[in-house]
Amino acid sequence: MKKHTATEATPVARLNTEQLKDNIVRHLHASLGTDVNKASPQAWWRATCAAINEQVFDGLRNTQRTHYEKNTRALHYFSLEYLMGRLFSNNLHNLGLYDQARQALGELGMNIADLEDQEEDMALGNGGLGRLAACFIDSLATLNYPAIGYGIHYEHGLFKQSFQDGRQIERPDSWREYGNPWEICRPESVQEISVYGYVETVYDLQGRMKKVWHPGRIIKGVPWDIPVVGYNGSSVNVLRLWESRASDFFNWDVFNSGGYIDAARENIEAETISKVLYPNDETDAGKELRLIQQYFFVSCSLKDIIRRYKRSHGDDWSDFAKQVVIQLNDTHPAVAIPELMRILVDRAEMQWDQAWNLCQQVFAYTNHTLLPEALEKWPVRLFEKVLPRHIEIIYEINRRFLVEQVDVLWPGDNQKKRKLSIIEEGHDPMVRMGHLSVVGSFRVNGVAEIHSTLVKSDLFPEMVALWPDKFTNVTNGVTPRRWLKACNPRLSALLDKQVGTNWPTDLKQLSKFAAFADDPAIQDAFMAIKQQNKAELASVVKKLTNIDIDPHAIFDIQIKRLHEYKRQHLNLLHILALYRRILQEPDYDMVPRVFLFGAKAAPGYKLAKEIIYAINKIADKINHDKRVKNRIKVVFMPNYRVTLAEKMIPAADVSEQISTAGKEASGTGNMKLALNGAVTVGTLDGANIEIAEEVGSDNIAIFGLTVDDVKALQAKGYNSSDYYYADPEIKAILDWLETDYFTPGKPGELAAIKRSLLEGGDPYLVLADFASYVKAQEKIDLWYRDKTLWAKKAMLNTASVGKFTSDRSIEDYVSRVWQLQKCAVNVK
Ligand code: GL9
Repeated sequence: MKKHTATEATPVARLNTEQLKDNIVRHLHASLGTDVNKASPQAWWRATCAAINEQVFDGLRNTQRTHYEKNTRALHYFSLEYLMGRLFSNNLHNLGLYDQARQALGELGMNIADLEDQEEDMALGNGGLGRLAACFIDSLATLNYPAIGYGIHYEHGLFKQSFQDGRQIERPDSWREYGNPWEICRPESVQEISVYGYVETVYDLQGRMKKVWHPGRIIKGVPWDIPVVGYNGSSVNVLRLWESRASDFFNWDVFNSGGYIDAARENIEAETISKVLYPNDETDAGKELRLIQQYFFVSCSLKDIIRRYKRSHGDDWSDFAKQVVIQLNDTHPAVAIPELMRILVDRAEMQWDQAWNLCQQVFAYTNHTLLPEALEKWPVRLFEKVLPRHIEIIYEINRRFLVEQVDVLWPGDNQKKRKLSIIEEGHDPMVRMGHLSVVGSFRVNGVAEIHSTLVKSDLFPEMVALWPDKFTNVTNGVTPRRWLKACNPRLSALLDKQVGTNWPTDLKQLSKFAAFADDPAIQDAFMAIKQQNKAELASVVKKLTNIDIDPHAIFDIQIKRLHEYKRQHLNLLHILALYRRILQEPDYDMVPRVFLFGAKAAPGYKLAKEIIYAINKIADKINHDKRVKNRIKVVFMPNYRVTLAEKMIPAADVSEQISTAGKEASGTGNMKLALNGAVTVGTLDGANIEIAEEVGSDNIAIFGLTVDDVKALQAKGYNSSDYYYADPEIKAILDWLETDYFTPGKPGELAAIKRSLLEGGDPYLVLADFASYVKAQEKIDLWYRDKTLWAKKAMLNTASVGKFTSDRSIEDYVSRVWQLQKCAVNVK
């Protein structure tokens, strides 16, 4: 028998088709109480999930037992967001059971794709940051690293989007209205946490001062565990999500004092904490409830970690930092730093220095954005109200930091102190969560090379002077299991044939595919697959929007949250330019193109919603204009989410990554699209820069200002109206938006975009980049006319982006930050 090394897990015993069929039918009977001849697709789906779970739970038990026995150091990933999408096909693929399940269901008269559509997306995140967390926990399990994800069990995930007369409508997302087969409630691990109240100073018998927090409210945290199945291995880690409830104790008290209504109100208030995900994209929510959400999940999670640690170490804290490392996914969970200090100093009665020492060995912080509006700040008065003890601790952390660090390096420099202080002065003083995160962590990382450089040079230069070794980079990545193997089965099969079947766990293997980039037979096979994927997407588009699109046109895709800095409106201006050229020159020669958008706008972000409206209105006009002769089609896909991304990405020819240089920290959609053979049109921003390095300048269309150009232009003074008056095409297009051409009878309805670009000063330099963007698009048009040339470029994209697997990101975190050991799981 083959021996397994420490890093190589024992493979799970796979079920065959017959066993799977038996198990599904057994669950149809025993778990669903129905029968093969009358079961609904929903019941079939649930029965299949239950059959899959038999395997999953075996792996879960083995993993947890092994980690306990080996007493492993573990990563604890703290994130307010996990954008998981669906788990059905993902779990089947990772267990190596997908083909058997398809066959088993087929023999039972069911189509696996129909069952997949029974599952609601688990949309407990807004965008890239939440999806990154989901890719990371997949890679951690796949690589056999002991890890647990902690977050909130939101009752409602990201809102569902539809369009009414072109405008975004939001509806609540009730992803678990009828339960969710993947989650396990763990009442035995319930936690109680405190908020509000006041702090009392008391003195013990030795005359030592102690702080006692008398909370105003106690809230119960109920953990729900979602097993995270590693690919092909036996590790099954856990995502533990906390649901808030009213504390029984508290409730009981109120009930007994005759306050039935009061008790019911308490219940509702407590349950509100985990009710909804804030739909903000990179803006500070600035709400009391949001701070309570952050504290709630962080406090539950820390108590959970400490309970587990104490099980094997009792009250001896000396191994804590050896066993525990906590990654803060942005500043959202940063209140964990004062919370751990409170637990150590107030509860465990540890000396401040010792406690602080421990804290600084445990926390690491990832920064995901430089946008000033996204850097969290909380009013001190809010902290005083909600977390009165924590604000005292933050003051003490800050006092020592300013005295022991800042004043030592810059003696007497009050300006430095003001800039570096965790507390921002002013009439309404604020706690700066970014500063707190840097001060309290042993490592700080950005998410792409350029971004990590800017974190150091522009965001925290003085912190770098204080702690040069604290700062590092970990470029983002995506899991190739979901974002190639599962979502693009045809291309996966071709790759299996050409480069072998190891690429899902060793993505650099794809570089072997470059050898076929000039091979006509493989080019044909590759392009035929793209064509089939496009035809499939066309039928999805027809179903969702009733728009007919030609699968032979270029599929040009921009999918990401709607934001000015991502510049969907730059894409729109280019579409308008093409449309105008066609109207002026009826035989205008261009390769037919379908522009597909997918994006949700934060409900309170006015201009983002106006951009959606404008795209929809302009789409409607262009799509119905006979003179266009189908050279342009514009489609805005409603309710963009993980499941829709899985259908759009395999069908993309062109990937739009057109943010203003310096604004997109990394991007991860850019990686998924390139991996599936799309050619990027992009700025030198975020991970685009590293993608360009990997694929080579012939295989990507780079345009626009660089980070340095942007800084220089802004320093000199950018005047967007110069571009308006100098370029007749820009002027004509912007003026067009003010007419009623796209909104008959309602002139000015699309004027908000023009206003923001002229009176608003065009903060994201759309007009400055326009000409260069149009040129890059002309290059794409030219490239696409030569089928062989295009096939080669597309194939070289797939072949060259092995770097961007989240497995590589995780290995970087392990060596630069976490220092974990792989742990092979013993199967019993
Ligand atoms: C983001 C950055 O904007 C992206 O560039 C980056 O790829 C991801 C993951 O690191 O993080 N930061 C951020 O707040 N969001 C990001 O996508 N926003 C959302 O997740 C909505």
